[in-house]
Amino acid sequence: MLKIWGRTNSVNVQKVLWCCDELSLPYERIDAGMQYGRNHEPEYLAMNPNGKIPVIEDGDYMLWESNAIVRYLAMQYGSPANNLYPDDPKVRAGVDRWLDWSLSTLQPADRPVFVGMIRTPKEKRDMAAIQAAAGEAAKLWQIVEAHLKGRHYLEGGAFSLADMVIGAFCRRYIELDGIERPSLPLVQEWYARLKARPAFQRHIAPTLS
Ligand SMILES: N[C@@H](CCC(=O)N[C@@H](CS)C(=O)NCC(=O)O)C(=O)O
Repeated sequence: MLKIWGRTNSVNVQKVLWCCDELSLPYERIDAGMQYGRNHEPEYLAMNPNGKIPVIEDGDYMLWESNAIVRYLAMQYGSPANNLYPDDPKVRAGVDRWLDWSLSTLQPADRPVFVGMIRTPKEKRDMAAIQAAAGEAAKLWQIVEAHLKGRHYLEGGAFSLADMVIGAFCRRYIELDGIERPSLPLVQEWYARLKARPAFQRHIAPTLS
């Protein structure tokens, strides 16, 4: 059975769990990272020399980097019924651009807001710095807002890996109490579509920690 290493409150692990659920793929998950440790032990570093989560083991095949993992799972276990990573080169490249953008652009902007509001005790929060970071994140969500005009999903007219990966980050921004956000009606409508999915409710909706 597929093995997934990583704690469930990591956005990068959550994407992988969401993907498995969409594919109806059974898996065994082992806690690793932060309070669970393990990710700096030699056996773990042999699987991922970066010492980061998630890692998957599929038989004797091992893979790290969450976006590479969800692409692999969709290619290896996907079907025309779920079509998370469409074959058409233009649609696939469109999906890839959101996955790349999430790593290069969205995650670095999201991180100070998430860490500031969720992983920093209230009395130690620098609210001015957090709100400034939220302002930078807002500029990125306005890009998503503009892209969603006339679209129900990010690419190809149907739910794909792009919605999953960007949606996992959206949960951490759009539902965060205590920060100012611009009005993002199309993002909110798209997010409501994602929220209706049982796999979202299982893996992405739980309380942030
Ligand atoms: N680009 C990597 C990032 C991996 C990463 O930074 N994972 C974080 C959790 S989101 C981690 O391992 N943190 C250390 C820890 O949990 O101990 C990916 O997408 O898989």
